[in-house]
Amino acid sequence: PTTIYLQDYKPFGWIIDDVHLTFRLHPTATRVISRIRFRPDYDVTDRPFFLHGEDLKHISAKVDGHDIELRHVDGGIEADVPHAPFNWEAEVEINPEANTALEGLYRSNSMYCTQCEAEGFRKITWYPDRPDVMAQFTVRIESTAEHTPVMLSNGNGLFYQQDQTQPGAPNVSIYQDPWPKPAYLFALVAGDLVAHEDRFATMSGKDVSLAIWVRPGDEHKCAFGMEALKKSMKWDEDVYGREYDLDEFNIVAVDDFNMGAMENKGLNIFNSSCVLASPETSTDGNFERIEAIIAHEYFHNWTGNRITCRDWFQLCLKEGLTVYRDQQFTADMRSAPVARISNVLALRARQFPEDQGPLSHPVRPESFQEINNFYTATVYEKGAEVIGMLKTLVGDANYSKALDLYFERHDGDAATIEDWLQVFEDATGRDLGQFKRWYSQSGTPKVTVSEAWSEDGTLTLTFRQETAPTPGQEQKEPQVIPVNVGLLNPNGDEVMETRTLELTEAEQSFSFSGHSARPVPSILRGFSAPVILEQNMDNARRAFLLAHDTDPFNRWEAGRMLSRDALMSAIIDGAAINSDYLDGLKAVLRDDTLDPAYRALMLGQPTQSELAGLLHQAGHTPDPSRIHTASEAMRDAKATALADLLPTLYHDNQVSGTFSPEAEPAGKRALANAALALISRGDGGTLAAEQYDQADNMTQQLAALSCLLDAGTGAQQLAAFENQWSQDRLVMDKWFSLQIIHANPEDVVETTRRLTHHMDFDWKNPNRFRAVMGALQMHHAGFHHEGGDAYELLADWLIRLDPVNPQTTARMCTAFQTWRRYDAPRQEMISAQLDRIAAQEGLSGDASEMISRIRG
Ligand code: DPP
Ligand code: ZN
Repeated sequence: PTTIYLQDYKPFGWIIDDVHLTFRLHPTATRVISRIRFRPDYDVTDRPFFLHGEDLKHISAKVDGHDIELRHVDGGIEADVPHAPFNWEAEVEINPEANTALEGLYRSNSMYCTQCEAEGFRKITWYPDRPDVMAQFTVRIESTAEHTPVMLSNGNGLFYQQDQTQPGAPNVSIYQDPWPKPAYLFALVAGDLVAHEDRFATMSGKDVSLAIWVRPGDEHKCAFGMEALKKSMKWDEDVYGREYDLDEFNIVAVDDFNMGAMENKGLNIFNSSCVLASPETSTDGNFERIEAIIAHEYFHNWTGNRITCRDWFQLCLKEGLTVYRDQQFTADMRSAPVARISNVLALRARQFPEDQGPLSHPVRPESFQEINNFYTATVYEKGAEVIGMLKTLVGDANYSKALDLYFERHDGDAATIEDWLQVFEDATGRDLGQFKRWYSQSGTPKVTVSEAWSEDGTLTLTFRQETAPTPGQEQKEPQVIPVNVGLLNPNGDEVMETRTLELTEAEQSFSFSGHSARPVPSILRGFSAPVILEQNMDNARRAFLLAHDTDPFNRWEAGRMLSRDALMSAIIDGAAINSDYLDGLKAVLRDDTLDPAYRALMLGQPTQSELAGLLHQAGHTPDPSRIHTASEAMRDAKATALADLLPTLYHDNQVSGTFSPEAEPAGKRALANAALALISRGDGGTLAAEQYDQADNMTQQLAALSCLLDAGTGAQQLAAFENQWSQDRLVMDKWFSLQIIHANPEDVVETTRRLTHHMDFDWKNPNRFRAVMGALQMHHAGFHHEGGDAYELLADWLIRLDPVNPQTTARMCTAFQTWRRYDAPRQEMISAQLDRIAAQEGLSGDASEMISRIRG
């Protein structure tokens, strides 16, 4: 495998004016004819003519109408071409049916579809498959009418012909995309699809036709996605001044898809799990996620498509910014504090372990073997945090000014992080030299704070920042860390509103004077930087902040720290769950002025894998079984301490009438169902069984079933659920996952194994594979159960999947990234499995890069 380095970037040397593609679709022998106008880029002196290509059956190639000899080299072809403008014409044959890797053009349930990001276009035809080559595409699709009545590509539909007079006569459709784009944004879809249609009038009065295309039978699952799309279009106009730029916007739902969704210009392709929604089949969590992903892909139209990336090292340029934008959107559509807490929970669950383990890499990596392996929580979620910090540092008005300049200056460009930061420097006059370290330095900074009070009324906060070494980076430099701080007086009133302290040095102090009594600081409000904050605070102080903090994030965080510390003591010393936490929690839950969704989050507790990470950081070897026991003890303690309150929370938050996925009723359901989970620990599942029987939506049904499985009394409902939903693939994914998630640790492997023998365990479908194997690795105590059977089972399946779908295999290898946290026997067992995977003949480049990085 070859390693590619950022510092080796070279421009292509040729400019493409336009690309004409003709597809003659056939399940096993699709012909692709490309006609491309190339001209030399005279700014570049060294212009070897190299085109990417993989798994292509070459038919012919011509330059200016004459056959040309191609030299087949690693990953593509070279040819001797004139150093002057010329017309290229080539024909290749590809096999969509055999394409189980789901990159390039493939068939899924007799539907043709494409996935070209990052490097899939090279599996379609010879082409400079790199994001800095942007061109206008015209696409002609031909196929027989009975199989593919609908044929779509990027841009605007120009022509469509369906010949029904002669059996077997071809359909033709032609699309033209007026906006130059890199090949990774190319898309084609053809199949028997039906549309849920609507229209949108843009801010300048242009009429856009919108469609969500699905397989017949899924029409009733499109309405919510369509509303989300229209809200996204409006929001991007209102908040960023960005208008849509084509006559049509199409979304297609596909069952077999490696990612969540893909922002192809004018033709977004979605994993059906990320767009199809109905009250009967989708939970509130599904609705919220779908809304965010539709927004995310739509927002890419400007941040990603109109302004794209120069090379794949710049991936965070589009992903970090677009995640940041979709997070802002969710905060505006729903509750901002709840959205912020949810984002931080996700960051801590996915990005922190990555950044603190062998896969740690900078937000902008400097080398890779397989770019697919860098679609990570670091690039996406930490990338978004970096933008949030930038906004905090420059302020809202300057952020808007910088973004306007970014769109104005770089529209049509393939840009870099340097371009992005330059725009901020030019718009604000601020030097971002040190801030740039957020893009190049990996690892999670640890910020330690200490307090000093002097009787003249001054509180001094001293901060120290430190980042542990990460693979390839021994030395770390201080970063610019915006720390939002507020002060409360001993009565709980805010005496200093939130202000931003800028940490730039390894150690730094800030003083706040003029206080008559010692104030209580609330530090890192809103989680203003993606760091680990170490603050020596006793339970009384945490309980005070839980009761009084005016910053909703830090108020929640105070409760979180109390429950975390209680869990840690239970794990380390076998201590009982302390009452400070339970009393504080009770007070918050009783407070009806607080949003139910927020109170539902308050009832949560750190996950077992988060606890394992914290123990490891604190110098302990995590014992998965002890962690599990303590977590269950915490739930029991809450169930007991809140026994009087839980029925009220449950009954007061029932929602009646027609189901609505809006934030308010969803929040009530979240709180009622969190209460139900605790009630079920005491009543053997009676109330949950009642709810299950009465449920008329998936949120209520699934929550009840989860409680029943936890109580060990859900066998009958589980069977009924399967019976009811056996025809719905997305619901059946839940059915598969649920049984593993709620199994006892000692039963997890057996349950998983049994499910892999189920006739609906279609392991080549990424959603189904993840539903089962993802659940296995997420069950902390089950996955790490003594004996290591789960490690072996997962490795067996990774070995089996790799030749079929390397990308999904490589992604799932991350289950092993935390292996060095555990005791010697577990490390040995995992290491043996890593060796076994690595030793597979023909192991994909994707998986082999991941395994070797994880091994370290
Ligand atoms: N489809 C992926 C995303 O939107 C990759 N661009 O993040
Ligand atoms: Zn994205």
